[in-house]
Amino acid sequence: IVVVLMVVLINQQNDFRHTFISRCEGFEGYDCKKLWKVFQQAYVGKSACKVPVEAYDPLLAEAPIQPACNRMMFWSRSKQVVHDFTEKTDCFITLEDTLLGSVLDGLSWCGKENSKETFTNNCPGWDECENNPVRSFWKKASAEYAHAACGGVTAMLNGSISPPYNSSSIFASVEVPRLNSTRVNSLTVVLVTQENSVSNCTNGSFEVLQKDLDEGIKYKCKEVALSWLQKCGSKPNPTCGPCW
Ligand code: JS2
Repeated sequence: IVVVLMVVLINQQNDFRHTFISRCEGFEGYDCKKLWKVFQQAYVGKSACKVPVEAYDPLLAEAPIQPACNRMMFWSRSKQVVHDFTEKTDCFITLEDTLLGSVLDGLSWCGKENSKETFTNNCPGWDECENNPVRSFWKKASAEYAHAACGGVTAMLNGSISPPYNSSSIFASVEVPRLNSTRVNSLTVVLVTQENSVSNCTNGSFEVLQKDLDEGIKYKCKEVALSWLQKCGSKPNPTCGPCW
């Protein structure tokens, strides 16, 4: 049984490494094998609840977020909607369209003390402990993404929940505070509404958002029906005129 378990573990690690490298090779100009080694240094051999955000500093230094002025989109409690939209157009990108966001999107990983392995099962959940490898990565990558943001930025939020701007979210706690008015001139909230919507642009949480926002960044909010969003934004759209 031990041998079988070892084989399963080795296959899982190989699958994860293969996924990492093949996704990375979809981006030109990176040494993916080197990036894999730098990535592993953040968590391999460490207890899975003792991987701080800073552990990923070398990784983000190796593959920094490339600014995409006027095209950078944030989101919160709207992952499927935002990616259904951005995959149809070149006019907007999300963190998950960047090299590291794309390579690690949807994956789970961790290490453990006195082991050189990468584990993909039985890793701490998002809320199980603060400094787990997955949570620390997304906090680091999100912080760098917001720091790189420039021009007019957009945030696609969910009108079917209240509050649509939740202070405990990564968007609110990590990204909004890092939008810098010397680089970012506006934030447009696109509040996606459906029949069951419970929030609109007058929701009180948007007062909090405006207070959280660096002075000098112009704020506006647009309510956009999901049905309309699904129609617009399709390629080719040479002008990249927003649908809202
Ligand atoms: C991606 C994952 C995973 O603006 C967005 C993105 O930049 C994201 O990195 O952070 C913001 C969304 O986070 P937030 O506001 O907490 O929204 P949410 O819907 O409550 O949480 C989504 C999870 C964000 C972090 N994250 N991001 N791809 O595979 C992934 N796994 C996790 N946990």
